[in-house]
Amino acid sequence: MRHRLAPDHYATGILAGDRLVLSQAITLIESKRPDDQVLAQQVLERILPNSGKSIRVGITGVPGVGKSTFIEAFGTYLTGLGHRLAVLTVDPTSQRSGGSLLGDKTRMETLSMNPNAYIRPSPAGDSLGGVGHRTRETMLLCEAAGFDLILVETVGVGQSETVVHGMVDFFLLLMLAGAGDELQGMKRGIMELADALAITKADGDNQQLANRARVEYENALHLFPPTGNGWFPPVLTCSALTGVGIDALWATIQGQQQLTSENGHRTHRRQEQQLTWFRSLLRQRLESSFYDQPDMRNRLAIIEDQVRVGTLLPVPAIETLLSQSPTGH
Ligand SMILES: Nc1nc2c(ncn2[C@@H]2O[C@H](COP(=O)(O)OP(=O)(O)O)[C@@H](O)[C@H]2O)c(=O)[nH]1
Ligand SMILES: [Mg+2]
Repeated sequence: MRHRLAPDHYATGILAGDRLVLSQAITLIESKRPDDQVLAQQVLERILPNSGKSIRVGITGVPGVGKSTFIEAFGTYLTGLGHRLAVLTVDPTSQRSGGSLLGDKTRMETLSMNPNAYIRPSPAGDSLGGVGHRTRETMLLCEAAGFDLILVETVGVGQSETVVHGMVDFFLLLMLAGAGDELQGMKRGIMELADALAITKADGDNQQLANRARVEYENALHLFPPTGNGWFPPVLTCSALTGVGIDALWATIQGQQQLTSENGHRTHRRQEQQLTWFRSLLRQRLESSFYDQPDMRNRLAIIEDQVRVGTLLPVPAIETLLSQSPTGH
């Protein structure tokens, strides 16, 4: 038997900042059991009025760029300023890489010991759509638990940057100096999503290289179309090792938040994100309610055979599938 609380108990615990209850509620959100999902929604409904009050920051960059190390330094700096910080990860690849890539600092040892920080990795090997959806709900719980800053870390591969960009107020792209765009797998599209670029590891011998990279990326960004919200994404350098540039990055985030709060784009961005979230869930639900119909696999196989050999065209094939009753006549 699994131990479950009543929805009010979860909600009360979360609002009181009880980390154990918070973790249990996140486990509910991550659960695939239908009864857990119902309970999770009941908890979310109760905490919703107390959510939304954080600054949500997404952090991306290729494996090895220094995301985890940066979050350790940045998070420690922010808790030092009196902030309470939740770190969530969106990483559909974590199962494959096993966190062993390029000396990956997945554990965040310092931050995980910090009473004002809460670290929650996403379940490994989950589908991207699922992870993104659960991370959004988890974010709401963390906000209700009193975390005023949410950092969402994602690996710069595949679609995960787009998913994370769609749930944050500020999207930070970390870059390596002298690695070359191709090596970093950096698609132009991701740079266009960024609210700031930061060249990492700007320490020791790497400092000059980092400064040169900063100028190059600044020039590259000048050629991009304007963001439309009055904000011009800057390029900074930082080092998680020496702490240089960490405070400037925080000032940048605050500056962007102030500007977009004043000109209304912060609210607009969140509203659009909520709508996009709803639409993508609706699409998923419609799709599964179609494919999960009884005998759909067989019916689809028969129709697809006819389409393949050309005896049935796609449009009438679809009409047939949609008009047939699930029991099939
Ligand atoms: N010199 C230097 N090395 C760093 C810095 N940040 C990270 N690293 C190193 O880069 C490697 C990858 O860092 P990690 O945070 O795991 O990268 P992630 O894969 O993006 O999360 C580790 O060996 C870190 O010690 C930095 O600011 N300066
Ligand atoms: Mg990492």
